[in-house]
Amino acid sequence: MGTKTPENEHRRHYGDASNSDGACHVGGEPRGSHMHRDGDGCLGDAGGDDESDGDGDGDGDGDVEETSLGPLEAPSTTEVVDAKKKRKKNKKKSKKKGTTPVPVKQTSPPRILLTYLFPSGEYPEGEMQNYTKSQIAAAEARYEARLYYKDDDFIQNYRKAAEVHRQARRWVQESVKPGQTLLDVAEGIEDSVRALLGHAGLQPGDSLKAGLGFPTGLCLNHQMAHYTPNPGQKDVVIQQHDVMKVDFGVHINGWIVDSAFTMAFDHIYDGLLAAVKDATNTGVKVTSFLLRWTAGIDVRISDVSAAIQEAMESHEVEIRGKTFRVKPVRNLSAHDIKQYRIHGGKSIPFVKNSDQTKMEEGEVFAIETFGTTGRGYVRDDVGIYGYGLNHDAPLAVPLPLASARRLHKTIRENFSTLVFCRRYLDRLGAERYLAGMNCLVSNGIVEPHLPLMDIEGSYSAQFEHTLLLRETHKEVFSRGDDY
Ligand SMILES: [Co+2]
Repeated sequence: MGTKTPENEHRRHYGDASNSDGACHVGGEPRGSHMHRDGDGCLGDAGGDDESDGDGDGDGDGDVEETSLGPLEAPSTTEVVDAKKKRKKNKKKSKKKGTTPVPVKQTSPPRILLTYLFPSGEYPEGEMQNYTKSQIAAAEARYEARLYYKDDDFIQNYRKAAEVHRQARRWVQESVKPGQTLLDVAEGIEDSVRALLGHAGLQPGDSLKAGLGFPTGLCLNHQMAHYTPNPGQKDVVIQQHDVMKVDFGVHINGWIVDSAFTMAFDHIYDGLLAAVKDATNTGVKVTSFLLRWTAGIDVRISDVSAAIQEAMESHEVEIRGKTFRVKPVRNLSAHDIKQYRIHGGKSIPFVKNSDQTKMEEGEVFAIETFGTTGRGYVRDDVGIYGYGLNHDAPLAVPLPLASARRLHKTIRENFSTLVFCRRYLDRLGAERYLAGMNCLVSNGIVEPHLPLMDIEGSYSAQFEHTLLLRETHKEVFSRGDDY
């Protein structure tokens, strides 16, 4: 399932980069400002305080002048020690007859080797700036919140959902032909998924255990994303010259395999399909994170986007005698996935950007790309794709309409925050819910999702895989021998 890139995406990420790390602002701090704070210009604990001023004897007699040297003549260790010993004998009884050179003070101009000044080999520590408690807590919480991914059940369930996806899509690839309706295809996919998972989803809570991740998307030609047949609509019949994007999701316990492919019945689109498949596979290949114990390359979202754009734009395709350079869609993005949440909050555009956000171990990503012969910019089409409970909306909201309260309960029990469509509500027996739905939307509880399209007459394609960034490798769950 595609995600529309927020308009202020880039600005938002710049904001994150400069605001979230309060204690790491050394680069932006005026030089020496921490010294003003310290009052004495010392750097940390060792070396700045009076006990360790480099003199060693604490007598403050300024004996350093006696050891003043020419630039190239450092005293031998024994000379320094001998000189010190003599003076010590005169003042008080010598403490100890060691062979370790006693540190001396630096001269002006500085000429004494640092190894004399710091015979132990320990140098003054740099300024220590503690991470804030909230930074440590946030990093630990993020990591611990993702530890589920090391659980064998989590991996096995993800693999199972992916196998359901592969088997359902094989049926589409083998059986769908021009002349069939989009409704036939959508229901065929959805019936397959529910049957293979063993969850018909007709009892409250059943479809939360396992089921469809979002409404099956079937987009033709210039339609880019988020089209699904709605009840009572005129049938759309697939034509021989159509190019169709098939995007559906399978979830177990709310963890969604989000994967999509494009099919055509005419070879004229082969080049377009190959270009987008290449762009997606390039994105999958470069998606990574910095291994904690190696000096690997730290992958940022901007790196993945740049690689995707380069791959996509390297393809020139010919369709009906006209040549096109395949354009990545500028306002759609790949995304991370969280439990019961198809768009986890990280977006990966298909065009260059400066987003320094990193990918992290244990994160699930849906790496998808869309390529088009049109403008490369989608806008809302008429109609509705689906609805989803707003993640931030409170659970108990005073609603004026009884139908809205009923519908709210139905949604919570059957979909939670998964996106659903009108067909999914209808099969649960929900009736006359449109006024209630409008009420939920206007109260900010439910978010509507609209179909997205490029200019008419253009052609577009999509490929998408779901992967997990594991400790030492990534697992592309949805990979098959088809794509
Ligand atoms: Co997606």
